[in-house]
Amino acid sequence: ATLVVPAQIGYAADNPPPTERAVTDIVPVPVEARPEPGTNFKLTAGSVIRAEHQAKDVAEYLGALLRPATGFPLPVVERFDRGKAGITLELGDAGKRVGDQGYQLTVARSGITLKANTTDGLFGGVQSLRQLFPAAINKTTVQHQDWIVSGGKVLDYPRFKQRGAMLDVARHFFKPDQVKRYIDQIAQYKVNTLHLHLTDDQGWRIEIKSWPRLAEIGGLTAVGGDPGGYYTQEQYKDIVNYAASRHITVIPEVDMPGHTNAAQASYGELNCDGKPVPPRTDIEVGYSSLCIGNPITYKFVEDVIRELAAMTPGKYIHVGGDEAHSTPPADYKTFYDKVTPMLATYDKKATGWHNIVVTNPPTSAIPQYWDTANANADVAAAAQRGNKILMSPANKAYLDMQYNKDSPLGLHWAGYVEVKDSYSWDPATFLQGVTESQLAGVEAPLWSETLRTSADIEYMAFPRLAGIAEIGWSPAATHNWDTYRVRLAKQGPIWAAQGINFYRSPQVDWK
Ligand code: TNX
Repeated sequence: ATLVVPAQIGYAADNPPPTERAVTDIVPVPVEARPEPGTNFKLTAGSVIRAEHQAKDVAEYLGALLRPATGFPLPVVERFDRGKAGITLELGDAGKRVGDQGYQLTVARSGITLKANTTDGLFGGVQSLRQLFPAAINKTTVQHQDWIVSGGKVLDYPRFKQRGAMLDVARHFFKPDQVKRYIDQIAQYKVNTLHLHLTDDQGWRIEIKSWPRLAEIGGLTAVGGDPGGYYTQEQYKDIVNYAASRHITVIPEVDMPGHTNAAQASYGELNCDGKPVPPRTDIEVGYSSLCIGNPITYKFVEDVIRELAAMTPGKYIHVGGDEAHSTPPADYKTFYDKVTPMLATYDKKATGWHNIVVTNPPTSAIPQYWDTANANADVAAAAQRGNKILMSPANKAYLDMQYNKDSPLGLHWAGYVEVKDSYSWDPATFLQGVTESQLAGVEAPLWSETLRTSADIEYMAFPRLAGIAEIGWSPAATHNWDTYRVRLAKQGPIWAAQGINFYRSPQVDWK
């Protein structure tokens, strides 16, 4: 008899083609990742994405990521539609360990299974999964190549609940599409909050209907005389919804009682002498203050908080509080004693720069540590009282610090922050007397005094944002620069395919 050898489809199981990345290369590095040689999955024109009803949005998001470069239809079908090979999203029984943000991912020859207890978990798992494809998956036109996904198993969940990024849209204005672009970029690294610094001395960027001149006049200016701008409430809500579709909660900041020149230039009544101040477009800090003794100040603040709260599905509003050098300490306390309780009135909680701890805010408030010192008695005392601290030490987490003295963008008041510097710290030991369980998480702020374009944002955020995101997500025990820099290098082709203008630090051997 003749032995019929079936035609080889794909590749032999004992000789899988090499893939660009393995499950152990994912950034942020997973809690557990086990590559399984020989179990790579090949996505084909016939592949489907299976999902039950509640997982459909994540499934469609995944489909939209994979369709442009593959050119495959990748229809989203019912979870129990067993006909074709593909990617299955399962919601509900991923096990206790992964909690409400984690996931389990299995890539086998026969198909890919992603399980999570929540859609947040599925979304995070999708971010891991997309890194297992060739980098060309990120291109926006059809690429003619094989789409092999690295085989193996991942079990993953975050170290900290909150992993954030901040964008300063006040010093320079960024249009809604630019903010959305950044949202898509940060979502890849499982960042789940976007803090928008909406107001500062140089510009007011959010329409407040009860005080229209804030946006109309305060929105006109920007650092260096560059064009200003503001978000209408419709545009702002659209940004918030877009972020939500990327499982990111927006935290709006109105900086006060300092950093308020744009507001004080828009309304004379916000100044103690009743006269509007001239607009400012320089980058000095600490010269402006709301008029603490004037009742209209609190009418203004409450109107702003009320309108913002109505556009904020998240629990937190950021009430600023930094560098109030022109507000005497007693006035600073008087101010927050009146303002912090307003948040509860509108069913929100306060977050603010760590300076607010001296006002003894309720324990629901989250102070954001931005200084470079490794000790701060007032912040440690707040942590003792029960306030959870958000860590953004400027010499580690500030994405606007220059990488080195030749960096074309950025400032250096907190030092030069190379990729290794920004990765080399532990939020749980950075600040004396503030330990792991007292932290809300980490945030990477990006101030925009020197930034004008999306390319500028990207140059400062990448690669450092990926490192801060990993510090926030991955177990402390995985922290290791030598292994991180190798994984980071493999993100380079992904960013290149996405058109991200990243800084090719000489500390990393980019692929
Ligand atoms: C300090 S740190 C500021 C901002 C600047 C930033 C520039 C902090 C809470 N405030 O006003 O934009 O430095 O790096």
